[in-house]
Amino acid sequence: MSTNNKDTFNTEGYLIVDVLTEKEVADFRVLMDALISPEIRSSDTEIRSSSFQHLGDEIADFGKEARQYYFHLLTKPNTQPILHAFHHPVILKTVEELLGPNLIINNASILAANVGTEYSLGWHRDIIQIPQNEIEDWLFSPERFHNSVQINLPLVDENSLWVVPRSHHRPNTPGENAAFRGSKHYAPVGAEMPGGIPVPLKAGQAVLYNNNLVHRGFTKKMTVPRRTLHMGYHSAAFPPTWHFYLLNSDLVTDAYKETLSPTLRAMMDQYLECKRQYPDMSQTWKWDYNFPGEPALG
Ligand SMILES: O=C(O)CCC(=O)C(=O)O
Repeated sequence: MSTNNKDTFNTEGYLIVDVLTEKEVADFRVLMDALISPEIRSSDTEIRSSSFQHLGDEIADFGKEARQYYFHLLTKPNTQPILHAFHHPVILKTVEELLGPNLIINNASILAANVGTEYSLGWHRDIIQIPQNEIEDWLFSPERFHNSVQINLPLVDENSLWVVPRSHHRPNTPGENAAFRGSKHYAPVGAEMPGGIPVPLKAGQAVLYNNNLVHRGFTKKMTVPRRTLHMGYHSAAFPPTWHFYLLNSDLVTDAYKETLSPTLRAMMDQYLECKRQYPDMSQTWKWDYNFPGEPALG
């Protein structure tokens, strides 16, 4: 029986696709090395948690500490040469199959770490923006359309993303709640999650995942450097989720847009329009926003 991308993504919560050719991987490695020098090595060996990675790091700080770094590229100067990776035709076509038309990028980042890094980001769903007392089980119901796709596209073979397949469309099981130890955001670093599996990827292969999937970042000790393009999209045909607000629209100025390719510039214009329509992130996890006109559960 053959299944299409959308069925696989909706059932499993993630999907693996071949995106870059060998030549494209090599070309993007050159651009990546120009941004993040492969020569930088830290003498520091203290193991650090990566729990606050979403705040983002400065590229100039890469390698100062023995940990994984998370660089947000959109609105950052001097990152334009690699930005076309974030609107690669295979990526856009696949995300359109999953979400719908008129894609807008809201996250274009790099996950990077040197050989020897011990990386452990606790198990979580990407709901850190939602106060814990406002996280309702219906957010994970299959009836709710999650207008966001997150992607890891490594330029070097990697084995850092772990997932609990099919967990995006249901609340936590009792075993998962035990692993989360009372938190609705992150499980403690090192906690084992029932059903968690690694997602090994070849350079140039992407994993596309529903942000509501229970997932973590973990590599016991990196034997190759991590150089992964990390990105997020939503469809402008539907109201955005809380992930949309990761990008600071105040920094998307006319002068900044002038530095972008026509595709990204158009996406940034759509981003600003979408922000005008949906200015308030805190509405995005409310029942009426997700199920307008439908009686509330319970
Ligand atoms: O691939 C990784 O390191 C995990 C990324 C992750 O958990 C996230 O961005 O939410």
